[in-house]
Amino acid sequence: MRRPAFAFLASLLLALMIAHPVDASSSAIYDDREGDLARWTEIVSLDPFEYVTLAPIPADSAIGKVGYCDILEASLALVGDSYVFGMRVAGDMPSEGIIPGVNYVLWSFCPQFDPAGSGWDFWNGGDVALIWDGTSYRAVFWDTRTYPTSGEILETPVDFTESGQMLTITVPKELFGVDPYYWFFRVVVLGGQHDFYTFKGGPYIEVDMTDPVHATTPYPGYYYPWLPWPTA
Ligand SMILES: [Ca+2]
Repeated sequence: MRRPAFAFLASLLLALMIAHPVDASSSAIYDDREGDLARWTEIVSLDPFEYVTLAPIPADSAIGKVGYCDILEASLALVGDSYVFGMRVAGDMPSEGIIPGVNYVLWSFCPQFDPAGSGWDFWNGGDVALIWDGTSYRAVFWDTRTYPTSGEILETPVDFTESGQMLTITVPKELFGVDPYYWFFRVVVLGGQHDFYTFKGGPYIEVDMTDPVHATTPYPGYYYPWLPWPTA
């Protein structure tokens, strides 16, 4: 069952306020279209703002119909000394089983630490993700900033909640060290042989992605729609 945007935000903020005082000056919330699964976008111009929609999988495919992959709203708030990422999706979060042919579903939030990078610039950011493997959930922060020098990605387990159509992931600020400049949110499904960031072959589909109308990306021509990091 869908809930209006204000109800989601109100319930999230209420939960946060119970735990900690909310720094309301450092929060953001974005809506997302319903029914836009596997419809990638490419931003072709910032001024005037223009994008085209790409369709990597057929609309009637199994993946294109899964409600818990369809983002309706995402949020980011500074609560005490932690960042709380939130997402509301179009169907209840799974409690058993997974999409045929899929090994993992990731509800993902990607911070970017480089104000002048190009594209994703993956090695100046990371991934805050809730992961479902068909049996259980876990949440991590993958810090990729160490990769160019050490060849390793730091993985740190982080707290999460999931219930009904909502999920949250809490990341202590100290894990970031410094504030990111940008972020975006997405849902990813992985099949085949994956060790997450060691690709071993198989499908990798970004099923839903931040709506391009929200983008303030400094990287025109690239379809990741970067959002400004909320500042105090
Ligand atoms: Ca959506």
